[in-house]
Amino acid sequence: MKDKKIEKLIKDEETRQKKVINLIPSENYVSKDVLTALGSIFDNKYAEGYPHARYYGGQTNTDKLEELCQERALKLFKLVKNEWYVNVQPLSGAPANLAVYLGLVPLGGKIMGLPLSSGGHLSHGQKVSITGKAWQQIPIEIDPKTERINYEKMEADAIREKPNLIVVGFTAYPRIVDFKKCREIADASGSILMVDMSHFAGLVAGEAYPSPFRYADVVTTTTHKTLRGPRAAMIFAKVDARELWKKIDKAIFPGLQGGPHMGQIAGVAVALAEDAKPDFKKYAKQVIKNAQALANELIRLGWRVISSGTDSHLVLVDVWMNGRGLPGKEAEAKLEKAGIICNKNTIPGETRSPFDPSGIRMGSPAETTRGKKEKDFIQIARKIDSILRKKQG
Ligand code: DSN
Repeated sequence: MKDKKIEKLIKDEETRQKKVINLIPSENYVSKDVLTALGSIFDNKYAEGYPHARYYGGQTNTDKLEELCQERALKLFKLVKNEWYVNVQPLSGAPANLAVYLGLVPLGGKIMGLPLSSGGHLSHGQKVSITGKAWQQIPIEIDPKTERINYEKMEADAIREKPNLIVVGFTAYPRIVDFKKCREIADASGSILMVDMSHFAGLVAGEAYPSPFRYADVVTTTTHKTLRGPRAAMIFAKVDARELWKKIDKAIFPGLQGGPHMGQIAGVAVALAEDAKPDFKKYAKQVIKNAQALANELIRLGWRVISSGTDSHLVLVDVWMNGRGLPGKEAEAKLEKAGIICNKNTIPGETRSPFDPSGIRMGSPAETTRGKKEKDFIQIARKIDSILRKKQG
């Protein structure tokens, strides 16, 4: 590489990534093939529009690439073309969610979703996001005792508020979401049901977490988390008389984006083929076993794990424990010093601030890609315990 400064930064980042134990649940390690496709000459090409309906010439290969990526996406989630459509152009998760709302919810309408402090995402209608300014968020509440979604309250609130769209999905909710129940609620309130499966899409593909496709009208996902692809996103829409997919396509382009990042789409296509291999099923199951081993050992060692465990790849720990422990920010910094990377996180019923919350969020996808098993995660839990307790002492 001629640019020595950038070359050095890339090398330094490679060294850092190799050195640390990475417990950030939304990160993963992609294959060399994904990186090759991502950095390929497809990046040179403008392809505004959709296959066979573009605004620039020279699309022989881009059309084939985008269609192949779409085919692979549908196949991975066992969907058929005349029942589901997929848009593979979203640049990332938040713009994908924004595009769905832009296409399907009138400005000023209501979106029901999990608030950030209850494990939702900024793009689920949080006030600081455009999704909370252009639309009104109706919060999905968490039961303070079980720390799981309170479906009864959700139903009552939905029937009263009649949100245009209900979005279920999470960044920090460790449990299985009852998609069937969410469908019933959406039917009762006349709402579109959207599932943001960004965090657990790889677990769905690997048949280790329930699939939302039987119940949802729209499913969004990033491709760089458990799916182990490059940074990008996809939007799946049910094909029926409502033609939601057409509205979503228009919202992505020309509504929100210009030319799709074709190198990114090439990388996604490579990852989707990797995810369809039998080994990926083993990987997805191991991700959950590892997260459960981490959660159980932390509980055994006296830490308060939110909802008393996990059904997924992520573990949310209340390290503050009402002042008996340490703040989340300090815990994150202390662990990083010891080579363990996680992130501070709010917990349900948060009493501190998002900048220095009560919790830390951890997950198993990245280290499972590196071959770690339950016994390794038990050791990691013990290491975390001793690092955090040293701080307390
Ligand atoms: N930032 C991602 C996460 O860490 O969950 C969501 O966008």
